[in-house]
Amino acid sequence: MGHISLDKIVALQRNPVNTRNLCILAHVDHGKTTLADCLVASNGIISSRLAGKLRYLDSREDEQLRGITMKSSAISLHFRNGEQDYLLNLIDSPGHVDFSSEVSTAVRLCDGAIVVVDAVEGVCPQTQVVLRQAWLENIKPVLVINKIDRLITELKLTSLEAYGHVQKILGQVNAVTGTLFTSRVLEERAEKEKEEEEQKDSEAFSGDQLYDWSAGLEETDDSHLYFSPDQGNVVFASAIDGWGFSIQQFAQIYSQRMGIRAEVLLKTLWGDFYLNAKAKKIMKGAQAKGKKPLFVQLVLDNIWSLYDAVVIRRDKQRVEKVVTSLGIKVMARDLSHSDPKVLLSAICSQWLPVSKSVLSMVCEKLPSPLDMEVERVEKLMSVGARQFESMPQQTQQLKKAFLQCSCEENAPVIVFVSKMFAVDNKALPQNKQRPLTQEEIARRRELARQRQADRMESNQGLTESQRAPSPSEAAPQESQPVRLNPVKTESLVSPDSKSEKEEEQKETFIAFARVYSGTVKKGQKVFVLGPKYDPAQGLSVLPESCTASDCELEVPHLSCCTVDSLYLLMGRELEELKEVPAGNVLGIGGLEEFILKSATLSSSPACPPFTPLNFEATPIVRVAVEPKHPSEMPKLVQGMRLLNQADPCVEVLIQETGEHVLITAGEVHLQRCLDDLQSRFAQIEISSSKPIIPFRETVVRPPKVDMVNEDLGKQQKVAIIHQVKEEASQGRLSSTLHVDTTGLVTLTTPNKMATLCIRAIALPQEVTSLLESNTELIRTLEHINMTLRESKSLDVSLRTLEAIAGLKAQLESLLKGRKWRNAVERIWAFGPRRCGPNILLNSVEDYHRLSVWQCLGNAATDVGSQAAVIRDYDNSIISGFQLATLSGPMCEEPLMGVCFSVERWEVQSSTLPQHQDQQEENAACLEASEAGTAEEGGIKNLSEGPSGGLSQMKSRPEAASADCYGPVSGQLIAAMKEACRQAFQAQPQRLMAAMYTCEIMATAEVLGRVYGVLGKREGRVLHEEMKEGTDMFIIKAVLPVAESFGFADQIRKRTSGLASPQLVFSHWEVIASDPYWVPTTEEEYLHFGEKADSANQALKYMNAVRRRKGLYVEEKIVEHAEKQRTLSKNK
Ligand SMILES: Nc1nc2c(ncn2[C@@H]2O[C@H](COP(=O)(O)OP(=O)(O)OP(=O)(O)O)[C@@H](O)[C@H]2O)c(=O)[nH]1
Ligand SMILES: [Mg+2]
Repeated sequence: MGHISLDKIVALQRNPVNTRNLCILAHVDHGKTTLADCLVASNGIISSRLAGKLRYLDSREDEQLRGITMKSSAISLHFRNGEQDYLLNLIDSPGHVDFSSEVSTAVRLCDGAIVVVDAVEGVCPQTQVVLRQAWLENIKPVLVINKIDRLITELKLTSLEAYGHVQKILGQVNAVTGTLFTSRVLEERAEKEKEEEEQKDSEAFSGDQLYDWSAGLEETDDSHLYFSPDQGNVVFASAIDGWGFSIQQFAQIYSQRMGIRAEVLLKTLWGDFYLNAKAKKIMKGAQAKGKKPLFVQLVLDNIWSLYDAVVIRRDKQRVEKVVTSLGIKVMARDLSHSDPKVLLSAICSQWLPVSKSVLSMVCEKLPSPLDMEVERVEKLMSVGARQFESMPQQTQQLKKAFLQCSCEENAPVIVFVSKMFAVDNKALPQNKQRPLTQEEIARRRELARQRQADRMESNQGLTESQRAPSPSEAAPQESQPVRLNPVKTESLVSPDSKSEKEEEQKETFIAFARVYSGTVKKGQKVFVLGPKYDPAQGLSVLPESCTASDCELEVPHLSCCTVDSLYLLMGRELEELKEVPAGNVLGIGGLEEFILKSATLSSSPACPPFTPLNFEATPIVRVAVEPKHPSEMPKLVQGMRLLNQADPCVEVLIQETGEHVLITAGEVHLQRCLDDLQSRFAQIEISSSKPIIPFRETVVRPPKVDMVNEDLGKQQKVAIIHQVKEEASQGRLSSTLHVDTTGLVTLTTPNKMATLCIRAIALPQEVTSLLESNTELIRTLEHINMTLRESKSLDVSLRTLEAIAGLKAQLESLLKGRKWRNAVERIWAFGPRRCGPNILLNSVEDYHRLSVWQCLGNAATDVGSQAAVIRDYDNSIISGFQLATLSGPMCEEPLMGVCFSVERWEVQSSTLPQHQDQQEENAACLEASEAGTAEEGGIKNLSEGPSGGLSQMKSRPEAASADCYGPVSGQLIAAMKEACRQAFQAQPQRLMAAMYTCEIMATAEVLGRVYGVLGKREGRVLHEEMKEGTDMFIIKAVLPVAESFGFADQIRKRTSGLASPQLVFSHWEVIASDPYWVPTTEEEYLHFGEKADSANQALKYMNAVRRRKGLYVEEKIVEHAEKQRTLSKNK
């Protein structure tokens, strides 16, 4: 526990003014854990000699082996800043993209963050991501520019060059912050304008309005946001050598030494100022006059000369001089150590200890839990589309509790659990070996003595019996087993020891949490609020002042649990606590039954669940796993359940095919999950499939040229007719299905009661990406529509409505032209899963359906004069569309960027339901009944259906026997799905591949090899630039996920570890080649040969997927069959 006692920490926990909850954020390998080591060492938890080498917070074996952090872990530290004692709850987070979900869980619990930037590499992709994450959670960052030593020893910059370099890095970081800030101001500005406009509208004010975008920016003061050494929010450091400083420290040193006021120095130490030695004055304009800036002269030069003396020249005399001038003591052992770095850290850690500069910056610049902003509280409390103001009064009052952060008895308890983590049972404090008391030692000694005596005796007996097995001596021998037996049997069958053993293997889950209000006590009962819990509903059901201990009613998404144990998180160790007051990070045991990954706990049912965490990473790499021995399946299933709970980002599922699938964020994450599963959670041998690569299926516009760039002209049409004819002859076109030359599919249900005409159209690429990036919004829209249809009321926040209107406007601007006339209003549904990037379009002439935009209010009027309705079986059409878009005909992968336009939909009137089918989805029932009751004309409309096809169908004799085909809705769903698939196949089909982007940093020597690897894996370089001030190149490239496995390793190997890329999922891209392509024109025959067996990448991908899914793969197994020859004939 170091030099601070548990009691002291418990006392400090009660003083939120002096508590800081903070995390360390950075790009991978920028030195977070090394810096954390230095801070931990300052508390005596590890020796300062080992700081930087131990990486104490990387407690997992694989973290130490790979040298990267994979899990965020917390530690509580004590720091004395001036006269005050501070408690710092520090969380170290991983920097690798695969683990960015761990960053999200850490950031949520903090009020501030230390952002670390490598002085050589500067701002990297993850630096930007973490800055954004901090920004989104409204937490305040401070900056540490780390690895300054690399500028001296690796880049060999002079102090002046280094100054310029560091200035540039600061500029980069501030540019990122600036962008974040500007976007928010503009957003707020737009909101305000809108409100004003509405106000004016209501006042019937008319007149031209000037829109001045810059106005918001000018008014808002943003100076406090930026990092600047003179603001005191920047520290320069070398964590590995143990030093770090802020301008303040040097200002103090020099104000004493030079007699200049500290405030003056503070303002001038950073910037374009220089010291005029003659006039003994600080003047402006160092650059213009070619003088050394003050920062270089007074600060950097000292450090440079120290490195020069200690590391580069190893000049003993100079070192001794420096040591005496600094007034520090260095041990002789360090002075004569063969590694100069040892001496360097011995000097630096006394002169400019990094822990002191960083921690005092943290205490002074980061907010305490009491300083939480109102905006942040409201953001935490308002989930999804819900508006803060629309919540019940009691809920709104809880805002005060957040802001007061009081730990009084009567304050409501509010706790947020951001993740669950597994620890070995043995690591729990209650199971740890404690030092023995005197009596216990005495008792044990007595026992041991007894055992020893027994053994001696039995040995004696044994030897004696061997020597002389006389019957007279047999009696005592017999008695021996009697004496020994009880002991033996006890140890063998004792139920205690057995269950203990089982227990030992088990993992215990601990919730990683923070108390926002009140005091949690051990044994207390609290409510667990699920993400969908609605406080309004809870309050209306539960009696007033109901507590978790006397709650007996069932409320949806609300349960009660007991807080079993509370822990202080101390890196690798846990300390048991009795209670934890507001404003602290803690571990809670005994919640694994109640919480899957994250949850809100509260003593009050008025508390809303916190907004879900912002995850940056998309789980994309999937593998199927199975046990080596099939009988161990239950263990695997149990193990996967535990893994799912222990990792914020992993997804586990059982696919339709019955495979158990893990979905992870990337290769490194996958490896960690498999390791964990194998060695901790399932403890069985596991075999995993090759990564399952996701694809999407889409249609494109018919190409104008063929594969050899010849104009297709009429040839294409000939080909299509040819294809249709062929299919017809193969019997694929039945009497109920017809495909015309333009790709319009007409399909009748088997009972001949409904007919559908559908066409598939490729969506413009911008529309697809717009839909793709707005999945969440579309889901919210769908949710709102559902609620409206159920005639429930829902308070939707203005922001959400605006976003929906924005989406609609964007769609309208993108879907232009004759083909898309009025298309946005006619959107019927999105799919798959009602929120995907495909559109179902209502082009049925006589069906004026309620618009999906109905929540915006003006939908019905736009469609036309006729009242908008929802027909019966409307939902069957949507369900069929959902099914069709979920798995396409090429290889049963989801569709993307396809629009299905329903051009005709006829239902025979006798199919109208007498009573609704049970099998139909609930929603469908609701819609249908609503259509019947709310809109009187609903049913009439249908029965009057004025179509010719209808009367035709009526005349058919089969129609009477319709009932034998089962429920109509089911048939309609199947027919809709089939029609969509047929329409899809009538267009040119393509596969879409998932793409990663990566940024690779490489030196000029290995650049060629990087390009080589990229080229081989079908990667595409987007741009390349040289990083200023270094000899590094930054290459930005995209790479198909399908080709990415082993990419990072290969690059590392080929470049001897100089370049290591990080892959981030970016987008979906259409693979240009047609998987069904066969040569049709003469030129193509000439160019590709009859079989066209040159590689068709799309076909390869498609067949691989089909093979994996056990679907039929059309390929010849024997390519060149030859008759077997007998050898003898040959002779
Ligand atoms: N030269 C130099 N190397 C450093 C410094 N700080 C850290 N390193 C080295 O940088 C490497 C990465 O350090 P870590 O502390 O593991 O980095 P991290 O940010 O925790 O990495 P992740 O947790 O994987 O994101 C290690 O090899 C350290 O020895 C420094 O100040 N100077
Ligand atoms: Mg780390």
